[in-house]
Amino acid sequence: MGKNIIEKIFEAHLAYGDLKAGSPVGLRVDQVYTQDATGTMAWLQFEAMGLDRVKVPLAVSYIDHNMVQSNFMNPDDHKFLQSIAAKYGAYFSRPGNGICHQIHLEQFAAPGRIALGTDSHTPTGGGMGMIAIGVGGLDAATVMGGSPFELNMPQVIKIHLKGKLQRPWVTAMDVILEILRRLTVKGGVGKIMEYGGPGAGDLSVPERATITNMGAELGATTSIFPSDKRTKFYLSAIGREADWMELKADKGARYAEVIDVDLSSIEPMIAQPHSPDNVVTVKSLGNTKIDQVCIGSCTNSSYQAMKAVASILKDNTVAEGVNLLINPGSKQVYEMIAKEKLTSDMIAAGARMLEASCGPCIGMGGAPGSGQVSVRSFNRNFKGRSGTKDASVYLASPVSCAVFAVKGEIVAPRESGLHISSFKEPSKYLINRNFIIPPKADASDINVIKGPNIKEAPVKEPLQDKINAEVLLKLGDNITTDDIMPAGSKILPFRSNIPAISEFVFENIDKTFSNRAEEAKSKGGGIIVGGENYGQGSSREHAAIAPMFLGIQAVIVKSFARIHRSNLINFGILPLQFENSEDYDRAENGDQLVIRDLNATISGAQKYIIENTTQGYTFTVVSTLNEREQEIIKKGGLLPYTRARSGM
Ligand code: MIC
Ligand code: SF4
Repeated sequence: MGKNIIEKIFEAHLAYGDLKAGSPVGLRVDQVYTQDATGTMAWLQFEAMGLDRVKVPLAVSYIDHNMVQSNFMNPDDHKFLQSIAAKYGAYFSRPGNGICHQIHLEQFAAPGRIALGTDSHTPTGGGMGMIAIGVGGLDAATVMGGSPFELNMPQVIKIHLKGKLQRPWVTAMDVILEILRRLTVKGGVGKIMEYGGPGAGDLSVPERATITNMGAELGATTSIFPSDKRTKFYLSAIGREADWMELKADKGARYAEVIDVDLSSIEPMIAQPHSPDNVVTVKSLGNTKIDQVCIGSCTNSSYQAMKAVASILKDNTVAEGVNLLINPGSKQVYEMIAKEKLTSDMIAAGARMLEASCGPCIGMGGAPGSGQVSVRSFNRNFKGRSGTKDASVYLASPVSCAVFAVKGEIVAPRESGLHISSFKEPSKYLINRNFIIPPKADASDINVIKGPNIKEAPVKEPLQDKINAEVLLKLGDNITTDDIMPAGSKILPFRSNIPAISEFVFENIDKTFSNRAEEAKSKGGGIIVGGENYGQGSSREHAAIAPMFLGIQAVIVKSFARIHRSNLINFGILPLQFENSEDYDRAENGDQLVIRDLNATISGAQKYIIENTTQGYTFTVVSTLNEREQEIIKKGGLLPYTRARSGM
């Protein structure tokens, strides 16, 4: 029987399990990378395992999120991450080197390998024909400690591409926006998107990476392209041809579903506030006045993207009343566009050039003004994520963004009257690895340096047999981890300090939450109730650790997003699902819920009878924990579970 690409890579890395959709599989991982905002916790947890060196072939610690340095906290984290990478055998990418996913694609991603990253946009590497999966920090730490990575085998969906993009006005960003329009932010949950078909050959690796990157917004476990001659061309252009191998699906390979996408018929697309799947054609939206444009992020900050933007800006001026901010994705990209004097075209047009980092994408500067309209080439436009609650944020391709910046409004790019040069993929990129520090062979004299804001990760006590806790917050569908644990320049610096960051849990939804949770803690703790796709978005485990620190015992929802569900389990919070959605409707804030016989139920049928003692009725919820997850919950989380197993 023919195999698809996922089966081929998974089989070559299988530690245990079989590749039946839904059943647990353990995979041996080739590469693990962290970024600073999730990395400090991941590395503290790795340190707590007491090993002397990482046990994966390649580990990299990147600095890209916490770059504002408004006080000692960010630079202390950078120092900590540099020293701990040196101590335990990881590469270290210095601040200024750029966004982890862009650099990883340039420097380390390779076809046929498996990489984990402590960031939800790790699937960027799928553009290179690699399985690249976003995970929480503790999952990454355990894998760096030598364990296989376990996940429930996703369904494999084929996205069959045909035709060619109508370049240069239509880009890879428009493809993924169109797919989001069709499938929505829940459409990929429990699935891997495998791209193929004759249209795949029309796309370069950086274009493919834009599509797999933003596949995260579908909720997909990851997305991947074949490795073919376009892959070989890119690898050779970045001086890594030796990393190439061919990778394609066999004839007769099977898929759970096949989705056809005709590249030729794709138009410039735009996501409207406040969700990446709220997509329409730019044309249909036309002539909306804007105040800000931001170009960059791990989705659209490649050399190709920057070159297209510069060609539109050349000899033009950013419209009056518009601010244009540009973050090139990596030092390599920045250096190349500077050498070619493209940055001077950007600056001459009035662009505000920012450093190679996440920047405004995560609210680290560049917030729009109150009630303003911002269009961004980024991947997420959740309410408040930009740092301004009442801003209207749209998402569009870098080409469309540059057009809007000059025109001062959203206009159909092709009808804007502006010029854009066509792009030829370079056969040679500038290669300069001077900002990547390789692991040290002898780490015996290296001390890990911890600033005063860096605090050990708290650990939960083992599961009690009974939960008697209050519903502290009832929420709707598609709650994001930005809703649960906001980011931005005020809160991100506390990522290494759980007690401090816990004060901001649900800050944008309910300012009183953390106080109420603290109060409930001594009386049995709290429960959160949510709708579909709870915890979509980022991989930040702070959206689980901080609620755990505040005494949250269980989260009861209609359905979970993958990474957040794993993070809840990793920190000992019970992830439960309503059996009947009417019971979601009945639940109210302040209800006291009692769940008994937890230990037996978890290892048994996983159907829990809950008594709502406030309203006086009972209802049933379920969990879908596999055996390992059951044990993790019973021990109080992945760290105590790992310690118990290794006899530490
Ligand atoms: C994001 O885009 O939301 C982030 C910031 O990159 C997160 C990681 C984090 O919260 O640190 C992600 O996507 O996983
Ligand atoms: Fe950084 Fe934004 Fe990409 Fe997250 S989505 S890694 S914040 S650029």
